[in-house]
Order: sequence, then C-alpha cells, then structure tokens
Amino acid sequence: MQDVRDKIISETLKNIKIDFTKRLHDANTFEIYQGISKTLLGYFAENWTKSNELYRKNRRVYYFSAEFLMGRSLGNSLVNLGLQEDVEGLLKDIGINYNEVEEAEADGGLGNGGLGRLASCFLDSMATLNLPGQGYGIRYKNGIFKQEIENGFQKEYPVNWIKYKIAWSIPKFSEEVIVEFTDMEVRAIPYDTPIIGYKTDNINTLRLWEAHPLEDLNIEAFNDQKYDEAVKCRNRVKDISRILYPNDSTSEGKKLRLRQQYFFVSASLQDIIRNFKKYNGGDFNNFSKYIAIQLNDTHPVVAIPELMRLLMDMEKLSWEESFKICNEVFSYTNHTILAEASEKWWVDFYKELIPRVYEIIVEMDKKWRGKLLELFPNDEGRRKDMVLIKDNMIQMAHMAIYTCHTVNGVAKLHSELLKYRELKNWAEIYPEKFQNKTNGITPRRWVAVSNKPLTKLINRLIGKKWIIHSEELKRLEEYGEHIDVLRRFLEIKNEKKKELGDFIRKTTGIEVNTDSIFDVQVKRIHEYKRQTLNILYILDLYFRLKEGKIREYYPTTFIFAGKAAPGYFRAKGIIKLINEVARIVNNDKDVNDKIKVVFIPDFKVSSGEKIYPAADVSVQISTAGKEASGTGNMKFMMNGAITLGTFDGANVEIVEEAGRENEYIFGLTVEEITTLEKEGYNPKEYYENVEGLKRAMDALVDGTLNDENSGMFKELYTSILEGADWHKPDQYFVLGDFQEFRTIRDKLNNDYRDKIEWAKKAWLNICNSGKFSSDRTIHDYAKEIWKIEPKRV
Ligand code: GL2
Repeated sequence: MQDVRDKIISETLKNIKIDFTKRLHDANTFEIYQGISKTLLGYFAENWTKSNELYRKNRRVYYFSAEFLMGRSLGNSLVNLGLQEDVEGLLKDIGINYNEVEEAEADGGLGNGGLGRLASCFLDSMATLNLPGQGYGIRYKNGIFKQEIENGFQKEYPVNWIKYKIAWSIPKFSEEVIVEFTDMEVRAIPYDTPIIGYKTDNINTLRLWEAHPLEDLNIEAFNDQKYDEAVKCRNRVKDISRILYPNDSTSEGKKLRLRQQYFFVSASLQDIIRNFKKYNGGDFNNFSKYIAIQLNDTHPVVAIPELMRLLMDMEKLSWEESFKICNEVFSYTNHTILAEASEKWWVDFYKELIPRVYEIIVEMDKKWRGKLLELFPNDEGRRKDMVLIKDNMIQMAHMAIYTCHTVNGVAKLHSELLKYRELKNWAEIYPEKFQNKTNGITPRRWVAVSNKPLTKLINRLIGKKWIIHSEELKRLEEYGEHIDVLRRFLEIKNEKKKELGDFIRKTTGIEVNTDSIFDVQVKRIHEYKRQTLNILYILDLYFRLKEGKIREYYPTTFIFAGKAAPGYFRAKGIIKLINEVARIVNNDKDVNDKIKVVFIPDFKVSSGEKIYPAADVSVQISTAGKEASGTGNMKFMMNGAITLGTFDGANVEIVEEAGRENEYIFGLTVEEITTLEKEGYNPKEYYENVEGLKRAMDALVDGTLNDENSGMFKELYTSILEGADWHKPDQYFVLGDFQEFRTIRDKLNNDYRDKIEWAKKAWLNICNSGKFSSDRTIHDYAKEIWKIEPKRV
C-alpha cells in the first residue's frame, strides 16, 4: 500500500503543478481536489478502457435519461475504490483536511429530484454488479438552480457547475455526431464520466452530450458585418444544452425542451449504431441481441421514432423490420400518475423541427388505429382513449406503451395503479408488458459515504458484505435487544445531529438543540407532497403550547428543505409559509425551548448526505396514490429514521418490510380517497369541525402570519377551502387527513421519551431496509427486462 500512497502523493503534486503552476502549499482546496481527482483517473484508466472493450462485445443496456443527479464524485469514488481512508490519512500527513477538499467540489446537479437521483443510483449499482451498462443524457451547463432564501422567499440563481467540475467529465471530441433539425445542424460532443463500482475493477460510463454549432462562427454573416446575427445563431445552438428544465413531475411543452430531447436521443442512437457496426458485425438481425435501451420516463421517448428513422432511412430496413427491432430494444419506466406530468406534444412543433420523425409517428398512429378498430370495432370511446395522436397532441406515454416490450412502475402500489386503473385499457391488451420494479438507493453513497460511524458499527457487527449484499442487514436483528449496540446507535445519531446542527447554524444562523427530535421533511416542494399538512400541524402545536394545553412535549426540531419550480407560485407560497412559521416560532420565548422550525436552503445531494443520517423521523405524507415511489423515504430508513407516513408509494413496502408497529402510518388510503371523491369531499366540514384546524388555517389570513403582501397565503388558503384554477377545493385532502396526522404526531412525540424503545424500532428499520438497495432493483431490471449478464474485467 505504501507504493500506492507514494504514487498518489507524487502524481497529485505533479497534477497541481501542471494545471495550476503551483506547489502544494500555495494550492487552495479546489486545486488540491482537482489534483487528486486527476490522479485517480490515471489510477483506473486502464480498467476503464478494459471495461469499455469488454462491454461493447457483449449484450448491454443503455439508460436514456434527461436527468442524472450525480452529486459529488470524489468521496464516492474513493469509498468505492477502497482508498478513502488511505487518502484521508496521507492528506493529513501533509497537513491537509480531507473534508475541506471534499467540500470544494460542486454538486453535479443535472436533475430535479427523485427521478434524476434514481438514474444516478442505478448507474452506481450497474457498475457495482459488473453489468454492461451505460447512461446517456445531456451535459447541461446550468443544472438545477441554486436556491437562496431571502426574507423567507425562494430566490433562484444559476449554477454553472462545469466551471468547477472538470476532472470527472472528459470530452471525447473525436466521437462527435451531428444532429439535424430543419433550421440547424448541431454538433453533439460527448463527455464521459467514469462510474466506479464498489470493490470491482469494472468502470462504467455516463456519456453526456453537449451542443455546439457546426462552425464556430457563421462566417458569412460575420463577413457581412452581421456580427450580432452570427453570435445569435451560435447561441441558439448552444442553448440546447444550456439549462435543465427545473420542473419536477410536470411536463414542459416548450420547443427548446423538444430540441433537448431529440438532440440527446438522436446523438445517443447514432453512437450506439456506430459502435454496433464497428464491434458487433453490423447485421441488424442481431441488433436487439446486443442492445437494450431503457427509457427513463417519457422524456426520451422520441428515441422510438428516431430509431425507426435511422433504421429505415439510413440502414434501409423495412418498416416491419424496424418496428420489430424497436419493440425488442426499448423498455419504458413510468414515474408518475400525476396528470400534469403526462407528456404531450403539440404536433406543430414536431412538424416544424423534425418533420421526418413526425411523419413516422403519424404512420405509427395510423397502423395502431387500424389495430384498435380490429380489436374494438364497437367501442369508439376506448379507441379514442388509446390513440397516439389525439387532438393534435402526440401522447408520448402511449407511443412508449405501444412500442416497448416492457412497461414498469416504480413501486408495487404504483405499478398496480397503472395496471388496474390508469392504463387499464392497455394492460388488457398487453398484460405481459406490465411489470413492477420497486425503486432503490445505493447503500454506498447513502450510508457508506455519508454515514461513516454507522457503517463502522455495522461492519463491526456483521462484516462489510452488506454494502453489496444488502440482504445481509437482516443479520443485525440479532442485536436488536443489545443495549450496548442500541446505545451506540443513539450516540451515532447524536454525532450526526451535531454535524447537521453545525451545518444549520452555518446556512441559516439558527441554533438548534441537538438533543431534540430531528423531524425531517426534505424533498421538492409540491402540493401533493403536503408540506402544508406538516406546517398546519406545527401551527396548531404552537398555539397549543402557547396556551399551555400540552404539558409535556419532547423538544422537536422540524426541519424542511426543498426547491419549488420557479413558475409554481403556490409551491413558493409554501416555502414562504414555512419560513414565516419558523420566524414566529423561533422568536417566541414561550415555545422555542420546545420547538424550532428550520428551512435549510438549497437542498441537493451533498446536503442530503448530511441530513438523512441525522434524522429521527422521516416525514413521507403525500396524498395516497400520488407519490409513485419516493426514494428519500429509503435513504432515511437505511440510516435508522422511523417513517411518519401515509400508505403511499414505497412507504407501503417499507411497512411491509419493517412491520407497521415500527412506523407511524396514518391517513386516507387510495380506496378511501376514491370513495370520498365519488361521494363528495367537502374540506369545509373538516375546517369547521376538526379540533385546531380552523385556527391553524385562519392564521394564514387573519394577520397572524405575514406574507409581505405577496398574496401567497391567501391564495394557498383559498385553494384549500374554495378551490382554484379549475381544481376542486383541497384536491390533496390536507384537511381530510389533519386529525389523524395530529393524533399520530402527538403519540410519536410521547413515544420518543423512551429512547431505548425508539432505538429498537429505528434499528429494525435498518435491519429491514435491504430490499431498498438499488442493487436489488438493478438486479431485477437486468434479469427480467434487459436480460443482461454480469461481465467482469
Ligand atoms: C418521480 C416520482 O415523483 C417519485 O415518487 C419517484 O420516486 C421518482 C423515481 O421513480 O420519480 N417522478 C417524477 O417525475 N419525478 C420523481 O421524482 N420527478
């Protein structure tokens, strides 16, 4: 090992000299980070090359995704390479604090939330399981915006992550391809990021495309002195990979978004075909023997007609041959049943920008209509429901289900709702297409990297195997009654709370009591996730504490974090509301030794790494049926937090695994909501009759809370009691669930007093979290959808 250590040091010093013309004592933490990262790249370059060579000879999968929320690379890579302790030690020897170096790296934030982070966890698991697989996406210059909280309001700032993060993203100029639109030709330049598996020599790849103009300046325009015009043209092309659409669970029907989608799938397919011809003989009868493509939601579904086009127009295959290949190659994951997220494209955009692709979709639609007429000659309603182009809109999900060999949901409940409710008509025709693949998270980043003391404890008890064989965690049950183990677990929680406490002080200025319950709701801000329900409880609690109605309340810190889409007024209102309640509560001497409310700004992967390990309570309270899966719930669970949640998404399976007695489950079920919707749901009834509810709601409009004349609180209040934007009042049943929420929260608070009993439950959550490793998810995708086998270099 001494050899490796010496080499790492000398290489790093050399890299710092080459890139920054500096010696170590002059270099700042960012420069040191760059130097080490480059050293590591050299360390595994040979294995990366070998992996590429091996994979391209074998059957492989390509994961097409418009989002990859990678977070930081250095720490994760070191842990996976098994070098973390060495590097930390040798930096210490030369007087450098490893943590500071790690913190110098910017997050790769090329995603909005769960869907993008899932894609990144999947890449980690594919590499760890030695599966021939590669990600394809867009190298957005600006990823998800930086959120600052100013006077309680969300403000958005652009983040140019590329400016900082060069080491892990390597351009391959010689492998560029051209993507054509009617009005522009675009050079797609690939950048590769190594995906390092845990304790394996395999290195997988994430390939992201950047858009560049064909020629660097439009010479003609330039010569005509139309300099502005020339620059404008260039910029229009570069716009394609300039920015990530900051919408979560909603479709964004903008022309630029269509360009982005088509740009990256066309480039990726051209790349795949080129390699297929070069390394696999090029006989298209064999194409689907080598290639599987997973479509992560509908964003990349335009890949279907694009592959049809490439096969027919470029490779001269027939329609039937091409369609057969598409069917064999593509599979599609659905990530939501929210109506506003179902992607539909106005045909005129397609006609204007990619007319040949449009022509192919029209033909596909025509053929499918013919088939539908055969199947349901007397059921026009049903036929209409299932067409690919309806009212001049292309239905992306329909195109995917029609073509792909497999359609999967992301948690049991979600997959069932798809099969038996949302896509019932489709499942009746193609029952064999529908599958479930419950989401997962990588235990490397979400425990081994982010919670080192817990990792150490687990390693000491059961060895290290659990990091890749998460089912091993079950063996921890044996220690479920060991008082020393439980005490150590509580100590670790407390260490992590202290660290988070410091982070909270640094980012918000708020001092929190690290002996209090850390009660955490972190995720995108959305009505269906019901941060509102949580904050209404806190308001009600505040009033009750002030009145002296609750004698004993275990001190609690209510922690929130999450971004609102910039155009989502009501979600931004919710952020203001949380911050306003925080202001009142935290400044009130009567209660602030009991409760505090904190909104941590700019939630992202790296802050998640600090938050999940410190949580006692994981708040997962979406309206039943609305959260397809959730993955934050799994990160909390694996770190020993107890779920306070509804029967929704993967919560259902968390309860199945850990036992209902070890979680706090409440609220309306999917069936109850369906019944209420049928029979008529009247939130006003609850508002008038449920104890505490009216007072908490009224605080939004009676002057108790101040939204600085933004109208946000009144709007929120009205949307719940009267309805707004053609939506029924309280469409997410916040008031309907309030009473049960209040009861179970009060009980939870009381239960926490017995810390050992609490620790037992939390421990059982860790023991039973094995199912939620993305290794399990990816293993099942590989076996049941992609049919690929591990290959080791
Ligand atoms: C989401 C779902 O909302 C979320 O419940 C799920 O866990 C993830 C990953 O499958 O996908 N769908 C979606 O559009 N976004 C999600 O996070 N943005």
